[in-house]
Amino acid sequence: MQNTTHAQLVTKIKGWGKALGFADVGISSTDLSDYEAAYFNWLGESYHGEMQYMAAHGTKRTRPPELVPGTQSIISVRMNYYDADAHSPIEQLQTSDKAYVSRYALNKDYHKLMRKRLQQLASKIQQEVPDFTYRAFADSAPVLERPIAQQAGLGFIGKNSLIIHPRAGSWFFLGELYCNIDLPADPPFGKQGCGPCTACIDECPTQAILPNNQVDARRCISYLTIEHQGSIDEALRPLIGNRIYGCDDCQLVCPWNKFTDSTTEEAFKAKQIKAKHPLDATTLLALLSWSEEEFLNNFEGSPIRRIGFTLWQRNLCIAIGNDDYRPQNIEALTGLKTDSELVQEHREWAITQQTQKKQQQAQTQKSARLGGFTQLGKPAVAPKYYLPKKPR
Ligand code: B12
Ligand code: SF4
Repeated sequence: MQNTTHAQLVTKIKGWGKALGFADVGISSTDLSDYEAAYFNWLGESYHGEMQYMAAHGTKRTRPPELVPGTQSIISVRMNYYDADAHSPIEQLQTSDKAYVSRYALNKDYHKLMRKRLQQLASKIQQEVPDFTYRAFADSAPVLERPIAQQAGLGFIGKNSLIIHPRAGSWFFLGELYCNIDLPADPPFGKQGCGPCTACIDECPTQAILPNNQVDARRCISYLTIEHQGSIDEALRPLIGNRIYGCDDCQLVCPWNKFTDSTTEEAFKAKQIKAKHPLDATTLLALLSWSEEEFLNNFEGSPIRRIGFTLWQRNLCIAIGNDDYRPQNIEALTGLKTDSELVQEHREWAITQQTQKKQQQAQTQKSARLGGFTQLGKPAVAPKYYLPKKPR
């Protein structure tokens, strides 16, 4: 196929991509050499913690044709997931007996949905180019998704390491089609748009954001609550607050996120999950009362199911320990039946936290909130949050 026809094909691909629900589509070359050193330095510093899958594939992640031989170009897509109709994330985050769940996990698991859409896009291309071959990815393989997205013009790499678009913020997933045809690449997103802003670095509860646009995963609450299998470092537990699955603080304080469009995907709307329980507005104790069966049933199709019941209960125990003192917290923790040593250890920690706060409360006779978030000298409340507008 001639270059001119390839250019026309790209125009069609972008149109089909948008019709399939992708908010943006761009084309990148397979040359990620500029990012390779930074990637291996990150691994070299052990910032990946226990995520062995991050270190297991040599240069396959930074050299796409090593992962899929014959790859000549990459179609990079993004899909919005923020649901402006969900209960206010700020209110949930600032109410210490409520449970905070990352916005991306309030709804159906995105991996399958994104890959299916990418396959639909590939089928369209195959109708035009019968010998077109591809592999579809969405956070599902050793792929350097953010550098690819930046190269494809989808946005810049923010200080919080996320891809940010000045007109779309960062509340979107990324996905790719590795292609065997040489499509003309889009210009990379040239401008780094953070300027002097350091809101994400300042607000990150665990100071996980490094000065070079990267994150030390071992300190990130997303890693601690989702990826980390064992006991969570006691020094980090109080900083987790009421975040029981993932963390969004570095997005909630990002000024570019004023410009996020709410998702148009039904599967990403909180009402899907709300049909079973109001995950966007629920309390920690309500969730702690679930049996394993309820956990599995309520989270059918949700990404949360993947962490399993033990880590779920571990995370809840930490969050309840971080709540202000409430007698019902101690009651629920004491009554929690579990065979897991991991949960037992976190439960004991949480009971100790609650007991200490009870004693402090008695000593100081203060009715104001003292516990959890504020006692560590770290404000629970950012000077400003930037939430997308509700759709008109
Ligand atoms: C491992 C991982 C994590 C880890 C580590 C996070 C991290 N920052 O690396 C943990 C579990 C902590 C995590 C958390 C989250 N994640 Co995550 N995660 C990934 C995963 C699987 C790999 C990321 C990776 O390669 N990290 C390694 C580092 C070294 O790579 P990197 O940060 O991309 O940095 C490279 C470049 O940015 C470069 N770089 C940076 N600046 C510059 C400047 C120049 C000039 C150059 C040359 C290079 C350079 O340096 C690196 C070297 O290549 C990707 C999916 C994928 N396959 O890519 C999703 C992914 C990055 N995660 C995603 C999301 C949504 C999240 C969370 C928001 C989830 C949540 N709410 O809890 C948080 C956000 C935390 C944060 N601020 O990063 C989305 C991000 C979408 C977006 N808009 O960018 C992705 C792309 C998944 C997806 N398909 O949508 N995640
Ligand atoms: S997700 Fe939370 S803990 Fe992780 S880097 Fe962002 S603000 Fe920090």
